[in-house]
Amino acid sequence: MSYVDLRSDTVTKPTPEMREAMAEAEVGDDVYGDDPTVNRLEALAADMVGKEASIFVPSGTMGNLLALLIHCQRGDEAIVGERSHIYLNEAGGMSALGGIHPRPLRNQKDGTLALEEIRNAIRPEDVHQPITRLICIENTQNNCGGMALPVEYTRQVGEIARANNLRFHIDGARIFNAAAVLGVDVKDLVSSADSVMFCLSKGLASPAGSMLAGAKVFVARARHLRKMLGGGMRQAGILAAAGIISLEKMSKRVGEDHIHAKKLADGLRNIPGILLDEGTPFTNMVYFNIADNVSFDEKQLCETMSNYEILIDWAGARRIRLVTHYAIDDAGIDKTIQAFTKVFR
Ligand code: TLP
Repeated sequence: MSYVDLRSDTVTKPTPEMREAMAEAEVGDDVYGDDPTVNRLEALAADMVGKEASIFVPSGTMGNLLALLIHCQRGDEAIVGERSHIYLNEAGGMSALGGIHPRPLRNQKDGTLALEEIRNAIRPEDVHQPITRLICIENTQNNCGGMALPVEYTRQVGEIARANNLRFHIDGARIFNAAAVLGVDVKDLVSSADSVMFCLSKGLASPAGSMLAGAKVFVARARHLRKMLGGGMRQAGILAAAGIISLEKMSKRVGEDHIHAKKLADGLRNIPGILLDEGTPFTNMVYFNIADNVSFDEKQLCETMSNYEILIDWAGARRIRLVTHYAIDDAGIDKTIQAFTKVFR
């Protein structure tokens, strides 16, 4: 059976070139700092995002958590989007492990937090209130349709942060998708941020791992806290070897996933019962709702689609998210559209 797996871009398996590089990777003990392949990945990642240094971490969740723990002390407040991954999908780690108080702000339709609302959310000096310390944004904004936030917006958020002596972190799990669709260099998308996390294991197809980048002192602190959280990975060069291919090759091809997502959305647009989000897709995600007059719900739809060898996942009540990635080709898109057409008939 050949499944078309649209549940997420996290399902991507390492490419044959990655497997070869992993088998041949020169390794050391990364906790001693002497794994040459990890060191090469960290230097390359820092260079690509224009930061002084970077650190290889097991997951995006750990990367975001490290940034939160470094920027904030216990009781400090971090401004986050109410539909951000940090707020919704990281098991409350910021409060459970960091004692950090989240201040969720409304994500606008375009995924941004309104600049005025950020300004208004910054606390005055007052013994009753937590101290605002950090602003976090997400790019692309997964839960807002995979929307890419433009350079000018990130620059403005950076200005607010600096003017108010706040730190600024970007959850850039899919920052290369944002850069591709905006036609800009990733460096320009993150230059105003103190730290950026991005994932190798999503559209960039590595089996595991994310990068956290920032100033040298920030990354040194992250190295200490990563060890505390149990994220020291020893012969991690095996994974880093794949990560280098993610950055050098796979980051250059994510635009193809956006083209496939468009083709998929175009194929679904006229199927009665499928209510595509306005404007979807913005990058590699197609979001739609199942119309109220359709007899099945989101979970039943996922199950039925699997009978047609299409794997999909739901993203809320009567809501579906389809994600394209390098393993999805034109034939996979055609097969998916045919299956949806039959199921919704
Ligand atoms: N996102 C996953 C799920 O957890 C929802 C997905 O399938 O999209 N930031 C953003 C914006 C993410 O979308 C994710 C993963 C993460 C962080 C966390 O990365 P991992 O899974 O490596 O911890």
